Amino acid sequence: MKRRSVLAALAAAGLAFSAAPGAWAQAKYQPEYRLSTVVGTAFPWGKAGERWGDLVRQRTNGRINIKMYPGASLVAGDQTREFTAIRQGVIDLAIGSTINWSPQIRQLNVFSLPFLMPDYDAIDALTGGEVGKELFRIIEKTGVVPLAWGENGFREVTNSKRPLRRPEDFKGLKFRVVGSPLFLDTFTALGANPTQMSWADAQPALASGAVDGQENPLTIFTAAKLHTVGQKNVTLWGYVADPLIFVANKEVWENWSKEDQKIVREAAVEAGRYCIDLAREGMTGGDPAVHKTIAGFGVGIVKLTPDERAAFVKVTRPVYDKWAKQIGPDLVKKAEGAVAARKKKS
Ligand code: X2X
Repeated sequence: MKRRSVLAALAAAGLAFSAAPGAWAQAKYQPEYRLSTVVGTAFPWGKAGERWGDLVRQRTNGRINIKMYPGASLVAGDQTREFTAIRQGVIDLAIGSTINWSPQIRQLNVFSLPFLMPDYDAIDALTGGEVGKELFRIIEKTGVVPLAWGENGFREVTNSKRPLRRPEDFKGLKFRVVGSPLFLDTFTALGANPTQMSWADAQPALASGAVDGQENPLTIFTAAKLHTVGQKNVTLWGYVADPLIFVANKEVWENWSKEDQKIVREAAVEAGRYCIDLAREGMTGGDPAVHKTIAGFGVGIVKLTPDERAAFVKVTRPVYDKWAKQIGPDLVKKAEGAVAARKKKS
């Protein structure tokens, strides 16, 4: 081969090499990526999903096009199957509650230990510290890529029958609870009758009176207008809070370029921050705006005194101890240590 044609051949080969990986990678990009959430854009959770999608679309110039499927619709509303569906690739991306994924990852139950986290700083101490890192490592080991934390919020208890101030007040009331068996134990310890059901089923069950009450963050209460389904009593007991986790299916993640992975991860962190801010907006201070809004709906709000709170801590302690063993005593110790050492911001 003449020198010129060798050079030409090398150049052609070089071109082919430099073009091929890009083209190969691009071919693996899907026209749409399906993002699962339980609730839609009326809620901080859904707003965060929308924000994540918008940021990613803009910053990748449309290479990654995220479409949100609220109502856990990709798993026919059965939010406790969401995590499995992400692993299987039925769902590409998700922002999920630690509660809904607890049936598959028992360590996520740590956030549902009654009265472990007394305030927002305690949530931050867990998600932002060693406990959060360890949970992300556990998720990663299952083949799902964790990207950022968000927040659903402190779950306050509501019902249609009466104000709840003491554990005895729960006696005989029917409660809809979420998908981790820990919640069945907590409400049983209180003397109530808990039934596990999805969020989709919860609203008609409240409306028909099939159940008397439920527990959810106040942002869910207001956006879902739970006062219109008989929920006239709210007790602020702050017994548990559920953080949200932004994740990607591993195969989807690995088919993206490093540059796009960075964009998706940073956008998740930003949308997560936005979610946490929205989840906490109007919740703190002497006369929180959200409490006023809910009182304006004709709903009675019970705020517990320290002694009243202590009575709930005591009654639910056996549940805490039982589940601490299932979650892993080391992780729970780490969580308790982080809460005790937390920095007070609020
Ligand atoms: O089902 C619920 O209560 C909700 C919406 O808060 C969760 O998905 C955990």
